[in-house]
Amino acid sequence: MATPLQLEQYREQGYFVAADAVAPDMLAALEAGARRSVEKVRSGAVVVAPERISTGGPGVEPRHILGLIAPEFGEPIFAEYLTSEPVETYVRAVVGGPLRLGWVGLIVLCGPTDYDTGWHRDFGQEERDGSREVELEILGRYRKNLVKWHLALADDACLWLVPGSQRRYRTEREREVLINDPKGAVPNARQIVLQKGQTIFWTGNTIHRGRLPSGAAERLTLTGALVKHEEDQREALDERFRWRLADKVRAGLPARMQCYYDRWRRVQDV
Ligand SMILES: O=C(O)CCC(=O)C(=O)O
Ligand SMILES: [Fe+2]
Repeated sequence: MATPLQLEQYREQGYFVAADAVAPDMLAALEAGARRSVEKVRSGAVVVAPERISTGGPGVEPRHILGLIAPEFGEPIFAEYLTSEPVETYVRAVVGGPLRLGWVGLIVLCGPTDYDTGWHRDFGQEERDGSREVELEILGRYRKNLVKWHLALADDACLWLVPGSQRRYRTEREREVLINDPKGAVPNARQIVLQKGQTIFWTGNTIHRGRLPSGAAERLTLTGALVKHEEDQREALDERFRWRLADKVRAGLPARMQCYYDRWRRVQDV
């Protein structure tokens, strides 16, 4: 369960780390399912495209697999995890409920690679170089109904963030890296070192960056998100998830997940 200290850290610094957001047997099953899924994408047994998921095609080296709940993967563990009790308890402590589908994905890196997202806020289509007033308005509104997290399926020290930056206007130096020099140095950036099985719940409104430390052999990290559902808040379909509109996606989900899915589907402008 989320402690008051964790919730305060989320509010103040934009994140907290939990060791018990996944049960040990679930963790083992997720890792096994993740490794199988990586192989399926690598071999071409499953082909993931934003608009459609199919079987049998050219294999690719996966980076971020976003289609894990599609029936083509044959891995119901990911939908089970997304609706599991510890996940729901943590998410509800941050954002309340009821909840709808966000996503469950897998970041896969087989080192050494040049993976480096550069410094950014997860602002989507929002203004990235706004005035103080504009930036604070976005920070106060954007994705406030969403909780996202990383669950390390193997030790992971890739994520860096600037604690507290989600609550304030960027500094001049931060503007420089956000706009012109995304791989430059930022004062007060903190490296998040996750041991296998640890979860960081965090907000993408923080200034953050993902990069594989030199010498790291692999990254196998599950990315998750759930959204506080409000029936009257429609949203534009995120094109990375168009594949979810296929009937067989819903049909292949466990009952509990179908409820999350239906809420998601009802508010999509497609
Ligand atoms: O590689 C990472 O951990 C950061 C990825 C990222 O920018 C995000 O999840 O929003
Ligand atoms: Fe990001």
